[in-house]
Amino acid sequence: MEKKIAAIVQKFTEAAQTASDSASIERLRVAFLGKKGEIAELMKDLKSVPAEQKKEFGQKINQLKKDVEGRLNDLTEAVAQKELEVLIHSAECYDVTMPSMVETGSYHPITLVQRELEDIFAAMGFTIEDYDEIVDDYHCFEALNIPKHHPARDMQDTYYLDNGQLLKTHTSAAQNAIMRKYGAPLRAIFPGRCFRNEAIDACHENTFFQMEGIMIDKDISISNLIYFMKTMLSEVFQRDVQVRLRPGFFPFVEPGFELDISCQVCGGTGCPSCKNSGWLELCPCGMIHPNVLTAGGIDPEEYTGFAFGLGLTRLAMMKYGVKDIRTFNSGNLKALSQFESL
Ligand code: FA5
Repeated sequence: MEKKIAAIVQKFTEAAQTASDSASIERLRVAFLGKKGEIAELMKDLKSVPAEQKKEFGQKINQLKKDVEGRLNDLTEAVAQKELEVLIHSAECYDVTMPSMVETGSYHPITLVQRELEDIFAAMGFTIEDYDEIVDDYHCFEALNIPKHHPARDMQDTYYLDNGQLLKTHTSAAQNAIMRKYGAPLRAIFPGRCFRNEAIDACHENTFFQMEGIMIDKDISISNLIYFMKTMLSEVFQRDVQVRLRPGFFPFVEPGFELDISCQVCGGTGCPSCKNSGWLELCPCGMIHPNVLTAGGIDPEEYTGFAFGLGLTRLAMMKYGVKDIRTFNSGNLKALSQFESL
């Protein structure tokens, strides 16, 4: 027994000299103190020792166990200290006093334009409303004087759900609900995402943003409409931009107009962003049709109003000189994060 103890001491001493990292120390711990380790085996041998020597050898084995534990702890501490020093002097070390390098996000350009418009219209007494993206046929079409089988529906094919609901094709889909919510007089804008089954190109997306605006009161006329459109554009662009107003047909306004903006990408000479026309359809508008007021619970004999449906994504294109509308939904952070940091 004496010899065995001496042999283990020597074996451990030699092994401990080469243990230079935490992994090798752990291996040592298992080899000597583990359930099947050297000291556990020694304990088994104790059974065959004569009874009068058991106490003496038992104490010796316990002392050996304590020594091995103590030495392993010392080794662990020394190695941890060494590893820490290596870390401190390596490239991986951290200096908590260094200024933070955390990257901040940035607002999407459409969010920036939307918020700017919200501020402009809020300052002119308009309330800002939110509305669903999934709507029913009544709100998207029927309440807007577009009965089933009306040819105007062809211009706004969209994505239908099995239950008959659809992804809204225009923010006008909220007009009826908002008229019913507030009644007249009323000034509201309602930005939102729209969806169309569309042939995609540099100025057409299948998913894009519009911002609708309606103003209903006594004696509202086209002059009011033109005033608000002019104010909006001069505030957004902060410079003179050329616009043109031409007749346009939408069943929910009468008369109706197309408001086009001179292409800010090519300066009006013609490019793919404006389909080579020099102009971009931006904000159709008109005087709300009496049928639409009636459907919204407002008496058209007493009140009149205007409505406009601004192409928010196209406005962002024009404001920031983005050549291709597909950039906005691309997820390309290099392109999208350059406008304004949070
Ligand atoms: C409408 O959606 C009408 N609801 C607008 C309206 C409202 C008229 C109130 C009168 C009164 P239009 O389909 O033209 O109309 O779309 C309005 C604007 O949304 C367009 O001028 C354009 O700027 C933008 N737009 C339309 N389709 C797309 C598209 N596929 N991709 C990007 N922008 C689009």
